[in-house]
Amino acid sequence: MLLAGKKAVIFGVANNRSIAYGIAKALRDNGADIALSWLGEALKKRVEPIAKELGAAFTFPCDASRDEDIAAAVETVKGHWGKADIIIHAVAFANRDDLQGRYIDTSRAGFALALDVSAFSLVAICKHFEPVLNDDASVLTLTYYGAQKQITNYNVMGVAKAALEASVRYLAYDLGERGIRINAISAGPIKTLAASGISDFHKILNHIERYTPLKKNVTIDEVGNAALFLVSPLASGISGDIIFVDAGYHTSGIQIA
Ligand code: NAD
Ligand code: 0WE
Repeated sequence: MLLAGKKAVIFGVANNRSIAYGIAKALRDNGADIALSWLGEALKKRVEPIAKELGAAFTFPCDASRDEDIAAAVETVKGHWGKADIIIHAVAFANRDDLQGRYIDTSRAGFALALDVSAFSLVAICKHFEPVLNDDASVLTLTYYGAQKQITNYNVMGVAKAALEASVRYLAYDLGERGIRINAISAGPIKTLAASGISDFHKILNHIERYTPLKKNVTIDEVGNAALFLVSPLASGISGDIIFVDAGYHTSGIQIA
């Protein structure tokens, strides 16, 4: 068991299609104790049965754009476990209107919201949780290729993910002073709740099936397995990095049949 007795705090399970669910399952299956956050009463009703199914130790409310919520989450974790070993950050949000049309039309408020929820929340979570993390703890966040290349309609989320990826590099130095590692998985497109709001998402999935080296889309189980590796001692030499779980898509240039 790679993670026997390790305590993992997981932000971002909405349902059993969430990437955070795939990660939670992989960590749990490898011996970790898990705790799940939820955002609002609607999602609480979805997350609690999942917590039961996965044998989670507890759930807790957290709007990651609110420092008070994050501070309260730290106290809850302290009360149950004292310390934690793993943080999974799988949280993102932008206004739906900002995920279509021209990036140039993004409003100041829409930009601030996307960057706050999707990028600054990682910084705030790391800052608040730092005192309850064990030395050799590990933090993992989720990003997307739209941080590095223009992708139609990803727009302000691409800019937020660029900030998130840069934050991973800076946080790696701050947390590294205590041996704490932080990395991101850049996942290929997966049909989750967050993706279901995106027009023409099936076109993106079809494009990937055709143009990736592996000729397929990735699953939340595949992301979960890579997450398991990254938060485990097997990855003790990896920090500040972005690991792609995208069936090889980001490596390709021009394909000609
Ligand atoms: P999801 O909808 O299942 O998960 C997104 C989660 O973010 C939800 O649980 C939601 O409650 C949470 N969230 C949103 N705003 C929040 C807030 N203010 N405070 C706390 N939680 C909040 O979708 P997912 O695809 O599993 O997304 C998880 C992560 O993976 C996101 O960071 C997303 O950008 C990233 N990602 C997704 C894909 C994809 O194609 N699905 C690909 C690469 C990366
Ligand atoms: O990060 C994401 C999606 C994040 C997301 C999704 C929504 C939909 C509903 C953030 N905010 C919202 N707000 C809503 O109201 N992904 C990586 C999935 C995704 O989204 C895309 C993609 C891919 C892939 C948008 C356009 C193009 C590709």
